[in-house]
Amino acid sequence: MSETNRVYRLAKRPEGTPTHDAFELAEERVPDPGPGEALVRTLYLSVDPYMRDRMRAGESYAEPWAVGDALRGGVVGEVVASNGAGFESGDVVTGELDWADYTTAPGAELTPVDPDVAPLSTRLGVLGMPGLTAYFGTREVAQPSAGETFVVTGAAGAVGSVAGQLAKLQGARVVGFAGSDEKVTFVEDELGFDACINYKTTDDYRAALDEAAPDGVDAYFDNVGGEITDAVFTRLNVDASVAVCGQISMYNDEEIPVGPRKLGQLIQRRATVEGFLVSDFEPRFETAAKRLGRWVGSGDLTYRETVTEGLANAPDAFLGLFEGENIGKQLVHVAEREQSS
Ligand code: NAP
Ligand code: FER
Repeated sequence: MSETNRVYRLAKRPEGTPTHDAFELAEERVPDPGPGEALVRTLYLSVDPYMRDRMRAGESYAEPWAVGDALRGGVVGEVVASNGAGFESGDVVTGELDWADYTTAPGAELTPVDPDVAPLSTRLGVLGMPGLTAYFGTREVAQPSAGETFVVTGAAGAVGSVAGQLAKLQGARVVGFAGSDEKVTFVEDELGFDACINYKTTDDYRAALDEAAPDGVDAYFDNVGGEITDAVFTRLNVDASVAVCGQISMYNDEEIPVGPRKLGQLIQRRATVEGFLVSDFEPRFETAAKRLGRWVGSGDLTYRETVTEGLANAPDAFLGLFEGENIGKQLVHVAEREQSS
């Protein structure tokens, strides 16, 4: 193929909040698929908070990227060539691929996508990794019961928006934290949460919780950490469960700030705090995705996507996650399907 392949590579390890000079858009030859590989053209690319972690050297649940590496992420794409990969040109697939126009990948690392079941973008959002994170984090880790109070941070985001709705389906009272009035309106009016607190315009989180969650907090789904979590810990009920999903408020910190220490609250409340990774639940992904799909189909589950146009704008889309620019799942639209299978 003579066309150019644009590939985003890590230009340097950012310190603190990343800036554009951490990303280099290289122009390269479109690669040829090796034996057992397919060449995939990117249609949608997911940008996710965990990518910040992969930009730093040091221990994490995922391998750090080396400077010069292609950035990688969830992609929905179209097979344009297959060298014995078990796919045909025109097939739609999903996998962990480069931030690029084209990536080669072994067939075994690609999952077929039926393009007629749901919009392709949903495979990276409500029906993909973030939706599954919300599903297992809510139902298996936080486990709110009917009548209990469930609190979720990052409530208007990809994971939080789904988590709160799933807790509502379980019969819980659901309270969110989000970073703008527009998000609060979305969460309360479109997602049906019982209350949502704008943490950027609220000084006293504990007083806000006393109003929004007057019976205390039985299950807490934490996407954010920091001062909001400090406040929620002081309002946990006896036997509360805390699902630690993410701590985005600290992902750009070079040193974790020493905040008020709230672990003593867990003693008197006999609370359980459990961190989890969505991949822990991989054997159950297919069943869970089908259930999420049914709820979307029936209207029980609403989703929103923020779609940035063009591969060149992928760094902006990623950096926007840390500024709260997205409502629902943040995606990058790279290309339209060319072939139909
Ligand atoms: P997201 O919520 O769609 O986007 C990130 C949101 O975080 C932003 O929109 C912003 O919303 C909020 N935020 C950014 N900086 C913040 C700060 N300093 N304080 C409070 N809120 C802040 O992202 P997502 O993909 O759904 O991920 C949500 C969390 O889940 C992340 O922490 C992520 O790492 C974690 N996660 C974990 C797993 C797992 O397996 N454990 C899987 C997926 C995701 P506001 O406008 O409300 O500030
Ligand atoms: C995240 C996205 C995904 C994250 C963790 C994961 C902690 C987990 C991935 C896995 O299970 O491998 O933002 O933040």
